[in-house]
Amino acid sequence: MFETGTIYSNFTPIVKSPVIAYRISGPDVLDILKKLTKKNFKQDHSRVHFVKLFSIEDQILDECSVVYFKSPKSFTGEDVCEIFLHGSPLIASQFEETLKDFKIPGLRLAKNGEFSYRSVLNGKNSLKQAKAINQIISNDSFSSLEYNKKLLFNGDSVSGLSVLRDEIVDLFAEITAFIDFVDDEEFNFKKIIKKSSLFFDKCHNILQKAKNTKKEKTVCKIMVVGSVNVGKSTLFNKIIDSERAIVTNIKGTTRDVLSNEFVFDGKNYELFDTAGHRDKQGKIEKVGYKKAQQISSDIDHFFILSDKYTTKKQMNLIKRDFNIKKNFTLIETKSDQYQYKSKNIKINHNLDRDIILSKLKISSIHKKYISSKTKKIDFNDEEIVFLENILQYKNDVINESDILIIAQIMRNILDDFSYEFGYINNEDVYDRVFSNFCIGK
Ligand SMILES: Nc1nc2c(ncn2[C@@H]2O[C@H](COP(=O)(O)OP(=O)(O)O)[C@@H](O)[C@H]2O)c(=O)[nH]1
Ligand SMILES: [Mg+2]
Repeated sequence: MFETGTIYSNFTPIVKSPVIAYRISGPDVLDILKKLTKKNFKQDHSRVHFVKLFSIEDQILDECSVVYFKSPKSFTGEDVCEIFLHGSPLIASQFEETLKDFKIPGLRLAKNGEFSYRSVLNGKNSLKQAKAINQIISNDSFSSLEYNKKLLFNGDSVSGLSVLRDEIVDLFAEITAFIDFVDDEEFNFKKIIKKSSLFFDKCHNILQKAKNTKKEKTVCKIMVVGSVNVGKSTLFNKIIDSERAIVTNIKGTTRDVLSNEFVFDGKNYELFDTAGHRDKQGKIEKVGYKKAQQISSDIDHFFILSDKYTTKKQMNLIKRDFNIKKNFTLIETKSDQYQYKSKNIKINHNLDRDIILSKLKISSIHKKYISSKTKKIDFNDEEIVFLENILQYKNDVINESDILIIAQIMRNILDDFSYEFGYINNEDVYDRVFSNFCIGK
């Protein structure tokens, strides 16, 4: 992957938005800034400037904030600048055209992950730290977020794998010494097998512990149930703000269960709409109803809707079908049309979304099912897979009688750890890691 030259990329999506940001990194940054802004940034490390940008025909492209970071005090360790254009995809395209018009040899669009790649090559981040940046962005549990932040800010030693890496280095050293200076062969061989076995046991125990510390749930799942026509889909659309939401179909059959995630007051929810229950269901409805029943065990809370025509018998059937115990709220719909005498919550489609959500006491429902505590974890998903792979060597070592073969396997394990931590300067490994990154990073 590594090629020199100056690279650029947007690091926000190119969509209509308040801002579209670009990063440029490499030896030509000062020259590019001079051409773009007619100003010299040489003495302006890490300061925000509000400047005009010009095309080569001297047209104003934009007036915006620009920051220059002088090498080596930048993310990549090279000269870097960040440019915060107004969020118009058209301006972004004019901006990129202008960069091309400069005809600077080697100036090109960055490949996925290339900024992070350069930061590792230039010693600004360890490989683990660079991977942590990727995980920070892509994860969706708070515990994983906290762990990856720790990795990024405090370095490799925070990783649960560090201890194991130190041990394998010692073990490998011992095996090498054994091969070089054999005296009491029998005794030493047994000792090495025992130590190797202890090493694998330790890997195994750590792995089990890591797997048992499940990441905490952050999404509260709520399902809307009730007879046909009571207003389930109307409520669903209202809550998920259907104009803006992308409603997902739960994969299944003819009449699928719809679900959508939404955020209210900073908390995450997933809401499920279901096919209604009626006494004589058509085939298609039946399938949808069944599908909803199947996923109901995964649901935290139910909104049971009823209107003037809902009977007690129907309500009981629904509770039974979805195995609803105490985790429900009774809601009467269409309160604009009908008068109800009960004390249940009453709603209608004319109410604002926020009013409906507060009537439904959505925040306290979240509190009831989702803990606000963040669990402490010492591994991310990638590291767990890594440990699983290491454990596959176990039987080969324990059952082997030739010390040279054991030495070779241990060498492989050591290499695996070195790859994981990036201690081997192997471009193939880096290529594999960074090509998974998203653009502009
Ligand atoms: N007057 C009134 N009609 C409603 C209200 N909510 C839903 N409806 C109507 O009731 C019918 C059934 O609604 P829908 O949401 O499709 O019910 P579902 O079968 O439970 O999903 C539709 O004609 C809606 O317009 C409401 O609050 N007030
Ligand atoms: Mg419906």
